Amino acid sequence: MEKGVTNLNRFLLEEQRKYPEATGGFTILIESIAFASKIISREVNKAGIVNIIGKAQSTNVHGEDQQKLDIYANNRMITALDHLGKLCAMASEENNEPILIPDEYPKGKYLIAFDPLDGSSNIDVNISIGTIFGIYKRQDGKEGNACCTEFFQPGRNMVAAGYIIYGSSTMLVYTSGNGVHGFTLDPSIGEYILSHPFMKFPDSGKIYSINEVNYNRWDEATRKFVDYLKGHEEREYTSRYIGSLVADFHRNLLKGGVFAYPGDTRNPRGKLRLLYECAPLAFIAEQAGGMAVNDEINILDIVPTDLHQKEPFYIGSKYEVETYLKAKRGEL
Ligand code: P6P
Repeated sequence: MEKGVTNLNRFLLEEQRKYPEATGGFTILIESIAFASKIISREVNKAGIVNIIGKAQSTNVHGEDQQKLDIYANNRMITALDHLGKLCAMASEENNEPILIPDEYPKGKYLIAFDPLDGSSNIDVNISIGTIFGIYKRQDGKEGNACCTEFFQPGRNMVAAGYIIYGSSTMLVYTSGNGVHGFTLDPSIGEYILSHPFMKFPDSGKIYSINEVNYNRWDEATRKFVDYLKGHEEREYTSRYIGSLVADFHRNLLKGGVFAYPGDTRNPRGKLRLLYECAPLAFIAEQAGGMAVNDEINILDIVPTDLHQKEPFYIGSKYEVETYLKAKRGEL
C-alpha cells in the first residue's frame, strides 16, 4: 500500500482480506472512530472562535473539571459507535459506569474503552490534544446483553488500539496487531491518508518526558532513573514535556525516547488510567518495538479490577524503559 494515496478505508479493507473469517465489523468500528475524530478535529480547530472552549461547570468521575470539548468529544464518540451493532458496551474516561448500547440497537462482540479528549486542559492554550481508544473482544463468545465485566481483561487481549492527535495536523495512528500505521487527515477531502506505514520506536532515544516538579515525591528508583538520564555523558538526553499524553507519546514514537508518569507520595498510583490511556498506548508501543511498564510489570499483563484504575506509567524506546527497570532492581 502506497503512502500518500492510500486512504484509511482502502487500508482497512486490504487488512481485512488477510482474515478470511473477518466479517467487516472491525473495519466499520475503526471507520466510525475516524468519522467521530473528523468532527472532533473540526471543533478543536475552531475552538477559539466559537464558545466551546473553557470549563463546562461540571466535573468528571475523577473530580477533574470537564471542558466543554471533553463532553462534546465524548458525545461524538458515543453516537458514532452506539448504533453499529458491533459493540456490547463502551467505557469512557468521562463516564463513571460503562455505557450500554441502547435497547433499540443491535449488540455485537466488541468492547471499546476510550479517553475522548485527553489533555483537554491544554485546549485553550492551543497545545495538541488527543483521543485514545482500545478495542477488545468479549471473552465469553456471546453477543448482546450487558457485558461490563468483560472490560477486566489484560491489555494483551486487545484486538486494536489507536489514538488521534489534534495538532499541527490531525493524525490517526492505530494497530490491529500487524504493525502501527499513521494516517494524516487531508481536510480538503475529509480523508485520512496513509502517511506513516509501519511506525517504529527507535531502540533508544535522546528525549525523556516527565514532570520534574514531582521529583521529591518520587520513589528512589525513579529519581535514580531520571538522574541517570540527566547525567548520561554519551547520550546527551534532553527533556521535553508537553503535558499532553498523546502529544508526548507521539513525539517519542517518531523520535525515540521515554515518557513517564510515576506514582508519588501524593498520588501513589500516578495519574494516568490503565484501561483507556496506558493500555492502548502500551499495545501501540509494543507493536512499534517499544515497551511499557508500571512500577513492576508490563502494562499489557495487568488485569484491571476497576474501569478507572490508575497505574504508574513508563513507556517508550526499549533501552530507556529497561533502564528504568534496572533502577527499580537497584542495578543502576
Ligand atoms: P501533569 C493531561 O491532563 C493529562 O491527563 C495527560 O494528557 C498528561 O500527560 C498529564 O495529564 C499531565 O499531568 O500532572 O504533569 O500536569
